[in-house]
Amino acid sequence: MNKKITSKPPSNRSKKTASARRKSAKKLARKASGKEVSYEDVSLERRDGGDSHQTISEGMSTLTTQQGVPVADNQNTLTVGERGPQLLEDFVMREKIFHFDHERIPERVVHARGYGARGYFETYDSLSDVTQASLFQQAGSKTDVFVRFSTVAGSAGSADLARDARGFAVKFYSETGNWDLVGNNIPVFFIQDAMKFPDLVHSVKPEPHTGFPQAQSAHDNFWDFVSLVPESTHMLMWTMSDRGIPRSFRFMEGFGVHTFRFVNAQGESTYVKFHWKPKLGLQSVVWNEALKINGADPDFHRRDLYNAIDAGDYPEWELGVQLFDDAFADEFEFDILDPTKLIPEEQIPVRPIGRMVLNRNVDNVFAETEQVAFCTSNVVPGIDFTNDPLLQGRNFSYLDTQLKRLGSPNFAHLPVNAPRCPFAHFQQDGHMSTVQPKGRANYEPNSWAEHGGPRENAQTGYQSFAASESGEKRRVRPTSFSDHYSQARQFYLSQNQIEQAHIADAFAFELSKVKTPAIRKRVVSHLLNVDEQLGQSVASKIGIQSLPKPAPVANKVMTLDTSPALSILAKGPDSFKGRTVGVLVDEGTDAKTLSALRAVVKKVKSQLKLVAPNVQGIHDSDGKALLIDERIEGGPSVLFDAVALIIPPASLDKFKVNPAVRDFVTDAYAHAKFIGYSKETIDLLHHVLPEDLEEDAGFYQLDKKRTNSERFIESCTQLRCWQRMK
Ligand code: HDE
Repeated sequence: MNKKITSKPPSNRSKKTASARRKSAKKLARKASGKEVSYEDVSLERRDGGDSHQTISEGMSTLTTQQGVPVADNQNTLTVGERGPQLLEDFVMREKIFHFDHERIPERVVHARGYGARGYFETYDSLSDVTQASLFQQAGSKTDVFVRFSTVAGSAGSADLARDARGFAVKFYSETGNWDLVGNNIPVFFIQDAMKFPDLVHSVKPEPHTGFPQAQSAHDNFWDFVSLVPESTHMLMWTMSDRGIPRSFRFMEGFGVHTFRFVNAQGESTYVKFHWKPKLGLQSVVWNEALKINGADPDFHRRDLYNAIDAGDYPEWELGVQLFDDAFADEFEFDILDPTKLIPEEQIPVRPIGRMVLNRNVDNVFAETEQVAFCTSNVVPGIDFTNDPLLQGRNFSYLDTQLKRLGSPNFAHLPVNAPRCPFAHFQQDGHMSTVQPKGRANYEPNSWAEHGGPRENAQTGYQSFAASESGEKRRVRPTSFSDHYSQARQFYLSQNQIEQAHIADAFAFELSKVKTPAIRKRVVSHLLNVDEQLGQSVASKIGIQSLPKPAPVANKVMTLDTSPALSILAKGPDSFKGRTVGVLVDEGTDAKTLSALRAVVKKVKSQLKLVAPNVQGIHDSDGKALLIDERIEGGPSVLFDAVALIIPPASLDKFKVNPAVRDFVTDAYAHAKFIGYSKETIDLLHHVLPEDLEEDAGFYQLDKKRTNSERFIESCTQLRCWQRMK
């Protein structure tokens, strides 16, 4: 039967009159003390005599619309009668849904998935001899920074451990304007000219006819493109190396990639390449871990950064520069304008010039990390471009893309993008202008004395380096850019055996996902130019019987001196600081063993996380309740740098047959992690691992003695027991 549509107030509403309700709400709002209302304060008690509304209580402020109108009911749309039609006049509901409908902005076409943080940069020594950039003038001077790390190919919602380059973009809020150093964790790029960037990115993104794969280069289109573009070979060596799967943003290097110029007060130029070096050393995961981390915690990198900053364990990088002049540029084997080449650190050492500390998480990810607009064209007096054709193209692209993403030429009004130094210009109006300019003058020069506004300043204003240029107008790639293999070979030969094996495995993994045999072969034809053995090894791993001919080369491939600086394992960390041990425990876990390990872990400033069958109700052998971080099903060993098993004897039988426990142990073993164990646990280890455990140097027995925990954690500094992987 149809119910009658009525406009009578619903019978189950509070007996209080509307005005009484308003009064009590006002009273509560007046009482609002500004203190935060704790989670426990929120009860599910019905406050208004029937409705399940969570209405205002002491300490809370009143919800309003965007126009500041107090909201009485944030749960129910205005209707005619209890079950009747909705009214268009309901401005509260319409404003809320209208805003929601427009809450997304276009994600970045590349580097869509990123994570940001704030901090500062501190200069070591004055660099006034080479640059007039204000931030490098005085030892000890500090400049605010905003940093955004990212993957390149995946969408904003993709997983962190994709094999990919990582963006490393830094905005310096300097006293003479914002300088954006928009780099990667890899010092070279796939292509030499910006003209090819759309093709490169189209090829790596999901294929247009299927819409997959997401955040992966392991598909035909990508390998088709790069195998037809030999200049990409060098960067492929890097992305297929462990650099493509960093353990954390905190443990990776950053590079400005291009050659830039420093310009001093006399107008003299020095070429400069920028490097970021993590204070905690370099570290990567292994590929099998990456695959599993993506499932267990797709936010692994962002969580790591957030947690470290939140815990006051501030990540730090040194900024270093390679400085050189025209004489070096002329004698260097490659063109310093070619972004597919690096300058080995052994040839020009990296001089540390300052440090960057990230000490604040953002308040709001959208407002800051999403809206931050990096532009390579944001340079300050003292820093200038070179003719690197990739850099020049980027200078157009970044400004252009911000208009698309942020929807207005006023994106510099957003707090994260606004300079922190005084600024003054006549650019007004446009969508979402948030400033309110005063006065009559909106052009320059003008003669309106009081509000006449700013004028150009030839003394302090940005002066481009007066490079003299001449030549024919042509579309041509310089012949000095034509050696595509010598540095790829140098990179490969500079890796140790384990790293070389990882590279071959990565190529094999990617190419095994490529369906077209001709593309696989073409890739191998390039690898044969890099290193014959590498080409053969990849070919055999994917079952290519007859090797292709090496790809034609424009220049004879050189065997350059190896560069140890290119290896991650050659410059691992000098302590276990900043890393995490995952400890498997259960009800009755030995308190003394756990506390000895905990003390040592704390001493070296690393973290200890407890993993157990349940997140609540677990006690140690002294009856003390343990704060469990992960339930075993949600805390696989891939999330930790080392593991320990302090399992009480009573739990062993149960653990032996628990698939998650077995995976925890077998993965830790397969990923060459150091494994600490309490005496009784050896039984479990023998049950799930190969028999010759005694030969393995990666196992450490733990007990109440601190020295044993110390030995274990000391060995963890090597991060992995590499012998196990050989
Ligand atoms: Fe980018 N790149 N890029 N890129 N890039 C963008 O700008 C582009 C290149 C890099 O966290 C876009 O705001 C072109 C090299 C980072 O917000 C876009 C070319 C390097 C970030 C763009 C390159 C980078 C971007 C997309 C070839 C390492 C993320 C959204 C000429 C040195 C910045 C945006 C952030 C982002 C264009 C090549 C690094 C479309 C045309 C080389 C770290 O403007």
